Amino acid sequence: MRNTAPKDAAEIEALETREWLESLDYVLQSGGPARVSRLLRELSDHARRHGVKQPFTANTPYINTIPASEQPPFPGSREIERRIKSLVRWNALAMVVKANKLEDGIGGHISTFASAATLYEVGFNHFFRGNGDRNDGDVIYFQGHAAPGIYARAFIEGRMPAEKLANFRRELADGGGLSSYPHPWLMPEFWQFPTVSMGLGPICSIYQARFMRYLEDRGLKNHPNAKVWAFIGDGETDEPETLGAITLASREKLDNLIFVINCNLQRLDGPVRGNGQIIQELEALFRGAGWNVIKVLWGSEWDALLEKDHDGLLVKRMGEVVDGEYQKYAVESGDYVRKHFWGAHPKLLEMVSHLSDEQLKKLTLGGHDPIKVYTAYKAAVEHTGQPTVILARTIKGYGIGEAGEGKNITHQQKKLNEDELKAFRTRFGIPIADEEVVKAPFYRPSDNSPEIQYLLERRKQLGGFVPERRVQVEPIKGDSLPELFAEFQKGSEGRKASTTMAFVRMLAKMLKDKEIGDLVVPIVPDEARTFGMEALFRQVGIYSHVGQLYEPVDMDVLLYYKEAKEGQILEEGITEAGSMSSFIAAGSAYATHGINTIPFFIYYSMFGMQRVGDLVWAAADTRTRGFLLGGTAGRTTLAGEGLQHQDGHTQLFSLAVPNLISYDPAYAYEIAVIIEDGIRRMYKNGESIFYYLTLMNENYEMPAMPEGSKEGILKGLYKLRASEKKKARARAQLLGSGAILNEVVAAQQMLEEKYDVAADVWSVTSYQELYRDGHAIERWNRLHPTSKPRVPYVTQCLGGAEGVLVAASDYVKALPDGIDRWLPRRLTALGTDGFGRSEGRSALREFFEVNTRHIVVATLNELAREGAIDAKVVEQAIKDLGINADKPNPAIS
Ligand SMILES: Cc1ncc(C[n+]2csc(CCOP(=O)(O)OP(=O)(O)O)c2C)c(N)n1
Ligand SMILES: [Mg+2]
Repeated sequence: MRNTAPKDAAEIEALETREWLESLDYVLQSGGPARVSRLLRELSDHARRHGVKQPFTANTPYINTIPASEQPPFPGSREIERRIKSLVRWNALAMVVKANKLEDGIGGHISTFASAATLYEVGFNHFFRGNGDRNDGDVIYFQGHAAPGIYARAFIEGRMPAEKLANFRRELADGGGLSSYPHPWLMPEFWQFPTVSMGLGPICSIYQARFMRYLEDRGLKNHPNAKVWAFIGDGETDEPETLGAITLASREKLDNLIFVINCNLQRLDGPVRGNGQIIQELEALFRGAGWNVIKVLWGSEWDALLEKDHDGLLVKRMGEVVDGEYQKYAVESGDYVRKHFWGAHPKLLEMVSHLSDEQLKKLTLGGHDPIKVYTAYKAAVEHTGQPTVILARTIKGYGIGEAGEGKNITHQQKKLNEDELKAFRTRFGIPIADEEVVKAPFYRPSDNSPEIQYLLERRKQLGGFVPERRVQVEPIKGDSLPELFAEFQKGSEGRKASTTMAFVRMLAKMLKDKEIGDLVVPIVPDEARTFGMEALFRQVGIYSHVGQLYEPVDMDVLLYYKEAKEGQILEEGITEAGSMSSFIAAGSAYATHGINTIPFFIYYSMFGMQRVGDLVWAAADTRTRGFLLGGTAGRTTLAGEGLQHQDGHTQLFSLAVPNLISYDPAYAYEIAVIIEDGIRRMYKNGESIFYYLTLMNENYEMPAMPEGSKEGILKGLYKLRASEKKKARARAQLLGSGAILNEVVAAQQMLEEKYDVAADVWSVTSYQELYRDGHAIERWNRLHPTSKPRVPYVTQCLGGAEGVLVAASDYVKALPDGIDRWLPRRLTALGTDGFGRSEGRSALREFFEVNTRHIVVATLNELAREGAIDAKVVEQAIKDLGINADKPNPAIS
């Protein structure tokens, strides 16, 4: 009972608060934290029902998520691990400094790895599982700019010779060198994933983790303990790809996925969020998306200080300082930090009065403290039901001191002067003499030193070295392939079909094949109906880890929307970037998981090379195998859809990807020949190539395959129809591709019937292959001047052909122009340069001047130029055919 009445409202409120807190303490003691959490939720719901508005916050305080009291014991020798880390640090730095001494401007990065060394070393010593002999280790996406540190680690491990390190960024040097960044194309036994184009590593890692689930659910491969780790820069999180797919990871409960975001608060030019807090921003985003978030902000020295923080003043101060200011503390003196950080409140100053300026300056951040990092990794690895993101605070350029630690220039720092090198050497205790330091020599202790013994033992325990790319896969036999594709050589016998329909039929057959059926991975970004693929929904099912928790609305129809745990189709929804990431995961599974999955990614062609071109480049670098199928392609073949949909140039973009083989086929048998050969080359012979085919939706009769055309189809060119006209006033060779091939065939007829010109028709399946072959032969001839010159394939076909040369395709003219130099006469190219229009096919082909009429006029014009006919004949034809000679140029109108 109270003796005195409360004096005012404030006192009543304080009393009330105290009573509530005491009650809560009681519940905590008697019922534990889970009970308190439930109670608070109920209270909150209750208040909300009575109209109490509560501010939403997705953030927790600016402190470590896991308190010191919950830290597990550190299982290793901290001292030896510290020394190993110092050795790695030194060699990573020496590598970059040396390279730039040798060749000014060769580049490289010091400060990224310097800030991330602890994040990697704790992983190497305690977590990253090697591949063993089952290819079932962890899958790790190393941050591209941290590459020097990963090479240095491999050097200390004794599996990377010093000569290679000395040739960092000098790959063409004698004995070979090291690539600047992770590139499986260049170092196929070391790197698994290209990550340096920022954002691609994170999105690929998410789809990789999901693909591993897919392999498990379909019974193709088990990865019981394997984790996918993605190391990411905090600046990198501004790339849309980095965060764009994080809800997939939580929705699919990918607890095999761990993001480690190195929050050094800096990117290349300056702070990531000078006026804010990138860590809090990311925490809110990931929590909101349903991830398990672990913040690792403060090192162990801070524990005692936080323990003294009874009033919460320190936590409050930590949470109010913006990143630009935090960055300043990293470069300023202890005195400055005392004044500006601790000086915010007398009680805070008091809290650190026992520490010298020096000690104050040295208070470590969480990402540099192995205990805190180990604690976070262990919690992440053990967490179930959600993916985990670790937000680790570090200092960019940690340890390089005056040379740039924490400074805005640090990202670009590549050179250290003698004093800076000495300081670094001393700080990390590397036994290199003063007079040697300036040369930045590599240093590795002897094999029987405690450091080497320790780290080798750790890697042995963890299943071998990482990274390591090892291809151990059973090649397919492919015996059933000829029979599988045989039906398409017969032609459609009067029935009309599109190349898309033909392909979908092939896919359905491949899915049923005994040998490859299970390996086929169809991937679609919400476009299956556009391509007439819905029958596959029912045939093989759409993959869903949880199966189908609802009765689909179209259950009563034959081709209902069937989701299933063992479903085979990856229906990704509207994300070409996500689909490409799945394509890469499935197409590189032969190296990552030892399994020959065969991805077919079918999408709207305009949203491929152009939209996700950088992922296509990454797929090439990854040595991904599989088929990209650009559906509803062709600038004039896709009717109605207009400027943003009509694709007349992705075939040009694909030309630039060196190991991508592109085709613009016209007929079902061409596609069948290409796919059959592709499967053989990639999955039987193990070639690191992949394919791009454009498919059209125009229906026409599919002819039977001409005898002996297989080689030509694959090489890019074959004679489709020779002229039967023996006597004519002139001759021509007409080249057609894709759906425009039919316009060319019609032009052949018109030229013969109306203009007495005999024309042969050639199908060009791939200008790119002709171009590459031509250049390869030309190069050989250039370098072997006295040998008998070799002849490009296109010259072998057309070198002796009579008459003028005219080509027409639904793509830009640059493609046919690219083979002009190996032909006996100039090639007139008709193509679809310009912006598309919403129109019907025939109007579009008139507009872009790729229809029969324009092919005829172009041919006559060439004949007139050669003097075979009079120019007046051409003028008359233009009139007769109703062509408006003064219409605007479609290339820019
Ligand atoms: C897509 C892309 N854009 C730009 C770059 C150039 N670049 C390389 S590193 C870097 C800054 C990286 O900052 P952050 O992600 O914070 O990594 P940190 O080095 O700080 O760990 C930039 C802009 C790139 N590699 N990729
Ligand atoms: Mg950064």
